[in-house]
Amino acid sequence: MKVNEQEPFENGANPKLEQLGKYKVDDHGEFMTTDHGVKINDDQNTLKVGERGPSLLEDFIFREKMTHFDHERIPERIVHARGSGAHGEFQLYKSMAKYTKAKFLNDTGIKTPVFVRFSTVQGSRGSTDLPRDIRGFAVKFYTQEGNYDLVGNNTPVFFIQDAMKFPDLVHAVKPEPDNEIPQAASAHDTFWDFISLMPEAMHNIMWLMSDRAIPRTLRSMEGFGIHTFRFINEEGESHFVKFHWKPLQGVLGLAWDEAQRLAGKDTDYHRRDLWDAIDQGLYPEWELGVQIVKQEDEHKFPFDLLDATKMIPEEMVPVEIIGKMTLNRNPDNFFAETEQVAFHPGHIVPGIDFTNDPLLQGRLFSYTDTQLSRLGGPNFHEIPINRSIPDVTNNQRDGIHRMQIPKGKVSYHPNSMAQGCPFQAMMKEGGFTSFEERVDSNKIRRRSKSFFDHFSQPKLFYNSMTIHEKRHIQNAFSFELGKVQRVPIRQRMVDMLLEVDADLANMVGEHLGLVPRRLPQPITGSIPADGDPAEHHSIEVELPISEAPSVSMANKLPTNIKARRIALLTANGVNDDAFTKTQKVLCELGAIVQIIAPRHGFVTTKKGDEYPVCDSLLTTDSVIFDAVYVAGGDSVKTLMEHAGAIHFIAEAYKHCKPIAADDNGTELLKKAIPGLKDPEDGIVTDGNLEQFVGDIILHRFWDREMNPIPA
Ligand code: HDE
Repeated sequence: MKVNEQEPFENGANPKLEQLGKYKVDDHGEFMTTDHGVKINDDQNTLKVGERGPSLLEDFIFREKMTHFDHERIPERIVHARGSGAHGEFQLYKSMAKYTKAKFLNDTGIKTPVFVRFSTVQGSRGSTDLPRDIRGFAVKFYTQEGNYDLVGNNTPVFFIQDAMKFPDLVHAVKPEPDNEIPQAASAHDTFWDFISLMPEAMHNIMWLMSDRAIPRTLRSMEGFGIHTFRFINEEGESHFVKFHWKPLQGVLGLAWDEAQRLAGKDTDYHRRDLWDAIDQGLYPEWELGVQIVKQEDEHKFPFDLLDATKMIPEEMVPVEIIGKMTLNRNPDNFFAETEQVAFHPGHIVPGIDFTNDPLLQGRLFSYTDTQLSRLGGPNFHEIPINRSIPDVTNNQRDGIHRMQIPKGKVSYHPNSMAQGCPFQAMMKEGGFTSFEERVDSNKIRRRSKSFFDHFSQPKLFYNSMTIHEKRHIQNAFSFELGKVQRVPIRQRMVDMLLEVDADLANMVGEHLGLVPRRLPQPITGSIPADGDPAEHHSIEVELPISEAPSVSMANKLPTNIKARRIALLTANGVNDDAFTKTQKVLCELGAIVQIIAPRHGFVTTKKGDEYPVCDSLLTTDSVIFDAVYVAGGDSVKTLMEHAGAIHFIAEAYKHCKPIAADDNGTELLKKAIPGLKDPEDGIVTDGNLEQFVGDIILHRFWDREMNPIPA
C-alpha cells in the first residue's frame, strides 16, 4: 500500500513517526564504521611515519572524520534562528466542511501528526531564550493531502504591511552591523530609528512592549496565523479565516527583571521547560480557533482584512474553537529535525488558500528562497522531517543531494511513453486548484489608503490593558528607549506614543527627560521618492469597540497548575507532615515540585526519612520557579542563616510570585521580605494548600511592584 492511502493514526500508529523511524539510526551494539561502511580499528590516532613523525595524507579515516566535522554547520535562519521543536498530533473537534474541503479539517475521526517549532526572532542560534521579542509559532501538519504549514507568531499582528520592508525591519532589529551589538535585543538605536519613522509598526510594537514578548514558557503563549487566509469548500465558496492557537496552560508572562536574570541563570530556560514537560508526560496542549468572515463582509470592517498590522478583535468576530493540538514527543535529534525543518506559508492543501495581503504575498517567495541557501538546494523536501506523508511523484529531477531514485526515461509531461504518468489530479480526485478571484486593475507600486490607519488598534490594545499591564508597557518603553543613544530618535518615539495615549507618552517622556510633542498629523512610513507627504497622512478610524478584553493576558489565566514549577525550599530537620503533604498535593495536581536545599545529596526529615535534593541554592535560583513553599522545622534555622535562601525568597517576592510557609517557615519569610503584611495577597503563612494552589493559578501578584523591595 502506498503511504498516501494510509489513514493517519491507523491502528494507533502516527504515520509521520513511522516514516521518520525508517531513517533513525541506533548504534547500540554496533561496530564503528567509516561513512562508507568499513569497520574502524583505531579511532584514537592518526596515521604517522613513526610514533613521533608527521601525519600522512593517505589517512582516509582521519580525513573523512575531519572533513565531515568541518562541514557540520549550515547557515542559521536569517530570522527565527533560535528555536525549539516538538512532535505531536492534532485532533479535530468538529467538522469545518461547511467552510473548507481540507480533509484534516473535515473528519473528526482523523488525527493529524504535527511538528511544531517555537522561536525567537532577533537572536542567533545560540542566543538566550529570554529576550523581549516576538516568538515564532510554526506548525507543520502532515495531512493525508500533503503538508500544511501554519507559520505564525505569538502576536496577532505584524510590524509592517508590505513585504518590501521586511529586509529593512530585520536589518534594523538585528545587532548593529559595525560591532554586532546587541545580541537578541531590540533596545538599540537602529531598531528604534526605523520604528520611529514607521507608524504602521505601532500596533505590533505595543504587543512587543507588553508581557506577551516575555512569555513565562513556550507552553503559555497564544499563537496567531496573523494574515487573513481563505477557506474554500467543496462548492468552491470562499470564506476569510484567521487562525488562533489558545494554550490550555493559560497565557503567562515573566517580570522583565526576571527575564533578564533568567537569561543568565538558564539561557535555555524555554527550551528546557518544553523538553522537560514533554519528557515528564505533562503534554502541552493548544486549541485551534478560527475567525470566519463571509466573502461579502470583506469591506464591513473599519480596517482592511489584507493589512497584517490589524487584528479582528475577538469581540467583533468570535473565535470558534475547532480542535486541539497536543505536543507529546521530543525530537530524537535537534539538527536533523528542529534545525532542518523547513516551514513555508505557501505549503497549503486543497481547501485553504491565500489572500492578497501584500505581506503574505512576499512571504510566499521568501521561504523557499531562504531554504535554498540554508539547506543547500532544491531537494530539502526530501529531508525526513520535511517529507509529506503522501508519496511525492512529479517530474522535478536532480539537484544537489537527491534521495529519490526515479525510474524510467520520462521526466516530462505530457508524455505518451509513460502513459501520461504521473497524472494530473482532477479536483474531485484532490487536485489543488487556486481560488478564482477577479482582479482587474492597473499595475501600480502603491499602498492602499485603507492601510493608513496606524493608531486605532494600538489605542484599543492599550485601553484594554489592566493597570499592571499598562505599567509594564510604560516600563518596557522606558527601558528600550533609555538604551537608545540618540535623543532625536527617543523624541520621535515619545511623540509617536502621544498618538496612542497621552499618559503613556508622558510617563515614558518623564523617564527619558523629554516632553512629548503633538506633531502635525503623522505621516505613514514608506513614501516613494516623488510621493506627496500630504497624500500620506495617517488616518484614524472609529472602531465599534473601545476595549477588547481578549487581548489582556490577565483574562487568560489557566484553570490549573499543571506543569508549574514549585520550589520546596528546605534543609535537614524539616517537619515530615507538611513537607510530604505539600509534595503529594501539588504533584497530584500535575505541578513539578523540586526540593531545593543548601547543598546537593539528600535532606533528612525530622523523623529521619531521606529525600533527594533536586538542586542546591548554588545551582538554581527563584527565577526558575513559579512559586515557593517553606515547610517548618529545624530546617528553617539553617535557611535563616543562609544568604542564598533569604535571597531566594526576596527575589520570588520581588517578582510577585506566590509564596507559602507553615509553622516557623514564616520566620524566614519575615526575615527575607521587609515590611511583609499580614495577611498579604499571594502569601500563605499557615500552610493552607488550597489557598496556595489558588495563588499559583493566579500566577503573579503584580500590585507588589508598587512597593518594591531590594533583591
Ligand atoms: Fe517569517 N521568515 N517572514 N514571518 N517566519 C522566516 O524562513 C519572512 C513573517 C515566521 O521555525 C524565514 O525558514 C518575510 C510573519 C516564523 O523555521 C524567512 C516576511 C510571520 C518563522 C522569513 C516574514 C512570520 C519565520 C527565515 C514578511 C508570522 C520561523 C528562515 C514579508 C505570521 C519558522 C525561514 C521556523 C521564518 C521571511 C514575516 C513567521 C527569511 C519575507 C508575518 C514563525 O524566509
